Amino acid sequence: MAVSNIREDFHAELQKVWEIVTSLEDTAWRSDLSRVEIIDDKQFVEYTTSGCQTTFTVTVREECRRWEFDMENDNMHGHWTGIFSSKGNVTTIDFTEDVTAKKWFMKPFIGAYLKKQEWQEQIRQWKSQYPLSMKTEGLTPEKVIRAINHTFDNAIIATDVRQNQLWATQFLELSEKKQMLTSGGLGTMGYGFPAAIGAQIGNPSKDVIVISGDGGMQMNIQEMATAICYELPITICILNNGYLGNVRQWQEMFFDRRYSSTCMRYRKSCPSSCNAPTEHCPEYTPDFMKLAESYGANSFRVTKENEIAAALENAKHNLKVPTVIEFIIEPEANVMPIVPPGNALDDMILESGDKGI
Ligand SMILES: Cc1ncc(C[n+]2csc(CCOP(=O)(O)OP(=O)(O)O)c2C)c(N)n1
Ligand SMILES: [Mg+2]
Repeated sequence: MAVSNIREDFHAELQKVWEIVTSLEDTAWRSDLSRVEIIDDKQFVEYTTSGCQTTFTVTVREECRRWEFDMENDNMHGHWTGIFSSKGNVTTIDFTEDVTAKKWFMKPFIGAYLKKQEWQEQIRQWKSQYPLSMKTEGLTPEKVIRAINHTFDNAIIATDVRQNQLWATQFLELSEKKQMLTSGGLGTMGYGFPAAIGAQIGNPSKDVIVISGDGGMQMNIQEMATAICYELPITICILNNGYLGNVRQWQEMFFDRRYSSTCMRYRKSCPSSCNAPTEHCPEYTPDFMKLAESYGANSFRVTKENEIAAALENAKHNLKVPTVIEFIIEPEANVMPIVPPGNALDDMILESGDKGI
């Protein structure tokens, strides 16, 4: 038997911490899990991506005070106790986990298992202390992506590169049935749409969705002809901020808002320095709806939050041609958190306004 005990302080309200720790729905952040099956209000089963199955049986549940469960899989059985308390805005959880290996040769792995559990508690702590935050009014990228989660259940989602990609990775809920294709790291603009074409040809029974920026979408727009020829019903969601948004965000935050070569509405006749969009800016080009129509694709332009669901539903039920949905989002929406160039990861800026920005 091996026992591990940790006390963690969370700078968040007791109720919020309780909900995050005990939630069985929001497990997308656990990269080791492929799914969680909820049997009833006392029992749930975690399936890891490597095929291990652990059954959890809740033995005590006192709202905001105490959560205990037994756990059992082929290799071990054990018991987990979490005692919740709070003082001011600080919530403390005292976790005790005792685990017994079922087979002698598993004993050396128990320590590593407990270390991993501690690491997961640490991640939970960060999640409750620093939840992702986006402004809530209007047509935000978060709302578009959450509506995609809600509308499609058996889907492949391909992203393009940068702000659109980062919002997608923050808010998409992925599972065995909902997978993502993305050009990570030094990502290549123009990746999303052709990746979706490949995904749709290889998976004709799945819904395939692209999340792209207005810049990246123009990198491989000619592939619309391929999607039309092969009757691919891809849903193409363009998050149109009128900017090469990620580069603009850097210019805003680290280069005194000196916007250069990032505004998609720029004309030679514009004032020589411009650091914000106004109502006098030239029209956005291209007109993505007209562009889609010129290929014979469906198209919608969504400017309000209450139009998102209908546009996605329409695209989902259109089975012969691609559908382009252009979402007109706030031009200067930023992706947070962000690490300033040259800084360490723990120097990240969490919200606009931090560190004088
Ligand atoms: C082929 C290619 N060219 C340039 C870049 C550099 N780059 C990265 S993001 C970006 C702007 C992307 O703008 P947009 O597609 O509108 O996406 P947003 O960030 O606005 O969502 C640029 C120019 C790149 N990653 N790939
Ligand atoms: Mg853009």
